[in-house]
Amino acid sequence: MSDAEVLGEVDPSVLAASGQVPAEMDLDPAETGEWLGSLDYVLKSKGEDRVRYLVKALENRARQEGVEIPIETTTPYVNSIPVKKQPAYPGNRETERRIKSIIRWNAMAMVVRANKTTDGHGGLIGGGVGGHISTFASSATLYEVAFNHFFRGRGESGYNGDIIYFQGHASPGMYSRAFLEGRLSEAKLENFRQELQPEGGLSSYPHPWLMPDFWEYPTVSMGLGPIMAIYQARFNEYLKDRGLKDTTGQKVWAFLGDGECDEPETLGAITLASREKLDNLIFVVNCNLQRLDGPVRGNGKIIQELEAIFRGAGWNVIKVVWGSDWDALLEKDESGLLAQRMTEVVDGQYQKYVGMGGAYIRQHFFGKYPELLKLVENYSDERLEKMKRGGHDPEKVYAAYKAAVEHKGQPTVILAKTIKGYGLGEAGEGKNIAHNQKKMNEKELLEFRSRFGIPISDEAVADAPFYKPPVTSTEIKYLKERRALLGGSVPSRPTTHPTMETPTIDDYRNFMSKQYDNEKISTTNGFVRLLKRLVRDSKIGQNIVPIVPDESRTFGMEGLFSEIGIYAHAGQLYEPIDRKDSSQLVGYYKEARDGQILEEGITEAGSMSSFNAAGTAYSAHGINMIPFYIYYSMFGFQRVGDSIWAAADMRAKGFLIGGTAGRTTLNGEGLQHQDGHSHLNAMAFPTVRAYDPAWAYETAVIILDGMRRLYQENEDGIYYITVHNEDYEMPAMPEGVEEGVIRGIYKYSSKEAPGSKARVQLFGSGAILRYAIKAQTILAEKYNVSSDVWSVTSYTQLRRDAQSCERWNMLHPDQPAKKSYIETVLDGVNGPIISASDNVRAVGEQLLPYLSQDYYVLGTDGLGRSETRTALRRHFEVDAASITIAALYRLSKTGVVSTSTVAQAIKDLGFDAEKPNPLFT
Ligand SMILES: Cc1ncc(C[n+]2csc(CCOP(=O)(O)OP(=O)(O)O)c2C)c(N)n1
Ligand SMILES: [Mg+2]
Repeated sequence: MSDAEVLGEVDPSVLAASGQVPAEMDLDPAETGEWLGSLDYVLKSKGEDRVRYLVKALENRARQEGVEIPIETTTPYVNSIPVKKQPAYPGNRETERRIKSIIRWNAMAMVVRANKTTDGHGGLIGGGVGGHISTFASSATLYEVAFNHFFRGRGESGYNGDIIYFQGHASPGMYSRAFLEGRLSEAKLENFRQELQPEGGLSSYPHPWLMPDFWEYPTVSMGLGPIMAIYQARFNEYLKDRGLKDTTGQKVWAFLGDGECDEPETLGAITLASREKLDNLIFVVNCNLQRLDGPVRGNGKIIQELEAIFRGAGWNVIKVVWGSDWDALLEKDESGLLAQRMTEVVDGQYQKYVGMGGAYIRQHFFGKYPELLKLVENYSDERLEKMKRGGHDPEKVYAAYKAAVEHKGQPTVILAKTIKGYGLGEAGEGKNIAHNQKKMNEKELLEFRSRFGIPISDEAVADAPFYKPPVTSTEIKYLKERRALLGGSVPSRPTTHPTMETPTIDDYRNFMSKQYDNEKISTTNGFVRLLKRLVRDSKIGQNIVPIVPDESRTFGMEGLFSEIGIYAHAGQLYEPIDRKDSSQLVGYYKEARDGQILEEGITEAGSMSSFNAAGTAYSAHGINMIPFYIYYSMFGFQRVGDSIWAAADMRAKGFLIGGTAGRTTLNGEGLQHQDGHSHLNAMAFPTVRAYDPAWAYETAVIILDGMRRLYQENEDGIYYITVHNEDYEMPAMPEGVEEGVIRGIYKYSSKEAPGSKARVQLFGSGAILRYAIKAQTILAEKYNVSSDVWSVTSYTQLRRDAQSCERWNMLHPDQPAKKSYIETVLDGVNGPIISASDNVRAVGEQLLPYLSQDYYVLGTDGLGRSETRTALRRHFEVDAASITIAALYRLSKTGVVSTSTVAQAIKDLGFDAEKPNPLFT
């Protein structure tokens, strides 16, 4: 390996792309000097604008003459804000340093204590429960400057604060600060990651579900924080543009890791932020150059890479690379050689410099060029070693934040260079193992204590005790004062929420019965008619937020475009092609500043982020917004399940409408569209109430009752409702079925075969309910079997209820047993029961343990395929013939029907008994 490779240099073309000109390429230094001198003169006499103009004019002339000038997306590897533009630091540096040191100590102690093993004699009882030290160690300054000078608390209204996405693994630092602010007790800190302790504990990461008065936004699944922040910032503008809340001044901050930028979600939506000119949005990327296993870009430079990406996407980019101790050197660096050296060294090499001592840095970093060695000839090795990175220098960080909050017309990203595990010394500073560092030995603790000047004795230090100065101390007074001035502590989440009156089922009874009479429509169409009515409802119309990822026309929603408008901050700058003249008021693609629909384009991840912003508006902004996110059910739980999980964590409320659902109902499309398993996925989400309605009135009842529960009764929950695109006649709602629709089952129809002893129960859901009804007729007319048909709107809700009952009965054996809803409904009803749906069998099979009757489930297990509905339903064995055969078969087991009748039916109904099992074909 050559020396150059060891030192991690990049070739001249890479340097050029970073806005650097390698020194050895200067063929005529005297001429260069003249040009630079002229530039200095113009800058001094005429100012920056004139320099910008001249440089651009030179570039244009060169291009006109055919000189190829590379388009640069990066700038040299130095701070974006030069010293002379740096504002004075407004705080007390010394007090802030003391506060930060104590916060560092307690954050570290929390994790170390949680991981010490018990001595069995009343000593430390940490449970080896993990935790992270190094992430916060690297970002303490980034947070503390913000806490002391920028983060706005909720203020008097309770809803005027900044919205902050804290980097998940930095949570110990946030707890540690809350401890000093007097918001968390020592007992809570002691129970970090042990939430079931009697005094309560602290959740590992930001989880509003677990700490509802503290955390607001879950971030630890990497990539979700950044994308949610973007859509949150846009949603704040939406609220303002629609006149629902003045969100001016509320910034959205997202703190993220440099490794996290590899997640597609992190960078995938950044152009939305620049397109929408979201200057209320600030990303702070903690560039400690490391992720979990090792360097983020050992052979390159993550800061330069991210600069190019964000700049290319139209963001304001502020690099915070070097601390103040480098200022004097850069000032003296007239030839630009130091900046060049900074640019040419790769990240893996920078990581190596950490903890290697000044002599190594002198030899390997400055030693490349004799001029640079000379530059530091008066610097001791010790001084060289201590020269900080920008992200650890409050003055540089303050300058960046101030520039970011004042910047207009663009979102800002701050790329701050730090050291992972900063201050941990031997225990992990800058080491590849830093991420998982959880323990420190006595020597390391002593060093940490001394380095940060924590008043804990040598004897006590081994236990890593928490330290809190008295409330009368300068530190505590200062930190509390700062927060009071900034509007209160963060993070904080309100625990009482606004309620609103929602329309009742009775209000919509007329609508439901009239709308669907004798008309063939799909449940999707039924839903869209309801939505159109709801957006006009005087109680809640304004609060509804329809969200679609480019599928409005698929669902027949385009009528809403011109009626309520598509939200666009810029309004509509063009004449829409489908608007014939200005007299046409309806039926065209209308974008408007106060538009209500969020038409997100093809991004389920983005749409879910909007759902989460709207769904938490009640706690973030004090307004009950009601999101209806309407999408292809196949691209929901399967594709963005993690975002839905985050929605549950953050207590988002709203309606997920899974359109084009059903493995056989979406005919033709094939296996990447035909969803038969989203209900299987949904059942794992505890706050998601999943329904597969068959009739338009069922959908309406579920939604109206859902709105009452969520916004009037203040329950936490998300509704998942699948709707289908098959047109059929929608009956008017029968009397007295509302409770059954909501709880999951009700009897729909009965058919008697006169004089017959044979009776069967048929459960049907969604589009397959009609096949149960068809089978009912066949069974009665051809095989002399009576039956009852039940519409099962939610197996998942029925199971949850039955499971809870069963659990209660088990734990209260001496008390009268409770009956589940399904048991109550089926009281005195004999089996067999045949269940059929357009979902995998496991959805129906949820009831198996809770039924005393014989229970047999049909479903659509297997990958989908292109075919007609009729062919698909036979293939997957959920058509009327399949249900009939299954019913006769189960009856034959009881002896009421003979096996020869089953065989005859298979023949009569043209069913190929030897056809392959759809599960595997
Ligand atoms: C989606 C997802 N994948 C993987 C992880 C596991 N994980 C936790 S932290 C981490 C490394 C983080 O590196 P970086 O983003 O650079 O943050 P740092 O700790 O260096 O500040 C990984 C891979 C996760 N939390 N989420
Ligand atoms: Mg990192």
